[in-house]
Amino acid sequence: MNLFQGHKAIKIPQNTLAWDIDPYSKDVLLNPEKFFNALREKGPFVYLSKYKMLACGRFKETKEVFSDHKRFVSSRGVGIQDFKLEAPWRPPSLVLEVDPPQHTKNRRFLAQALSPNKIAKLKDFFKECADQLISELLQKKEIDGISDLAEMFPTKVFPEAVGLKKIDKDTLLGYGAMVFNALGPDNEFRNDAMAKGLSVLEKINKQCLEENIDAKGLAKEIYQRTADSSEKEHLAGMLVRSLLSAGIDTTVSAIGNLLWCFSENPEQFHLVKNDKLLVGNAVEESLRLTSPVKAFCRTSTKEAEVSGVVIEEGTKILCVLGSANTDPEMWENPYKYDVTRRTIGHLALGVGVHNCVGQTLARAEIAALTSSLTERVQNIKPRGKAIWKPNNAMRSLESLPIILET
Ligand code: OVV
Repeated sequence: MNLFQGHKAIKIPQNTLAWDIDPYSKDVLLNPEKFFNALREKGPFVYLSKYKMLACGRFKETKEVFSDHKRFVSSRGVGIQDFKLEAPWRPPSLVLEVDPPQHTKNRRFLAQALSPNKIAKLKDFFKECADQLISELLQKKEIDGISDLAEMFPTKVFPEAVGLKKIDKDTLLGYGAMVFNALGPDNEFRNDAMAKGLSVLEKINKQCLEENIDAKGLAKEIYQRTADSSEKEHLAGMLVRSLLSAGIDTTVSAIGNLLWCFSENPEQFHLVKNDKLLVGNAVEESLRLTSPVKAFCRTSTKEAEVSGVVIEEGTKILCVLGSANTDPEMWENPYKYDVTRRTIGHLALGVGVHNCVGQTLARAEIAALTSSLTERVQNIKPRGKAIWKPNNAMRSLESLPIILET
């Protein structure tokens, strides 16, 4: 079989256009909107000539492929490498990179530890931390929305909530960069993230051990709940690793992107300031518009047909969630940040059995911060250019110079 970048090099399906764009090039990663528009215009699927795989970006097909875990599996990896054909860089995640029925069993432990009633108990803690951080930043006024705010909040509250006090911010952010960049091809972004890797990996793996986990906190609960399992140490440790993989970069990006939405759309920030009931929807709308997890792949396990396109077995499909979330067929004026929009159905947290298991926690963190901002800040003004950060799977900012006015 012909392998390319760790997956089967497929042939162009009938009725499908070949496109020689590189979705992992710096240009596209930094300016995804033009890519999204062209991707949707070219049909339900395009053939990426450079990678010999498919991509989809219309809402309909992206949702169909993403939610059909039988035909389009995750166990062969959600990046462009096929785990059936090539060994992954780390032992596969026991939730992200497995299929039912194992997935169902493993995910339940996380779902219980992260259930809405558990998260409800953390709300006051999140709000206190948010109030404190915003008060401190108001002393400075001129801040970087990313390094001073977006990176600070989850790296403080998440380890505490989970019960991992000893872990530092740079290790968490460094690991997140590895996990997400590893989903792309062998390019500079993947290599740069991996180059910083070994010491980060050691620290992360150590953190997942029971002896390094607080008696209180969600991680402890995962150890307790898996106690009857025959492979408790491995299972619990790997599930805690999933929290560390998926819990930091995602929320850091979501918060940075939300600040960008507010700073670019002051009238929308004022709508939320004047009506606290809009906080939740302002968060959802920023998730829809900026889709922090821009794309994940699926792999077809057998020949499948979607919207008249026959997809051969072993096909990697890049499902571009950010494009589905800005499909004009689904969303009116899709690139407008509108806090009053009906946002239900966006795919930023996935759809189907793999939808984000930490979403209640993520939303609680971001909502706490948004509440503090709307209570204490009059205006969020840009004081320089927002700089995006290239990443093979995430859409996030490197820097966002802003002024917080009181
Ligand atoms: C990147 C990512 C998302 C979700 C889960 C995981 C990783 C994991 O390692 O389980």
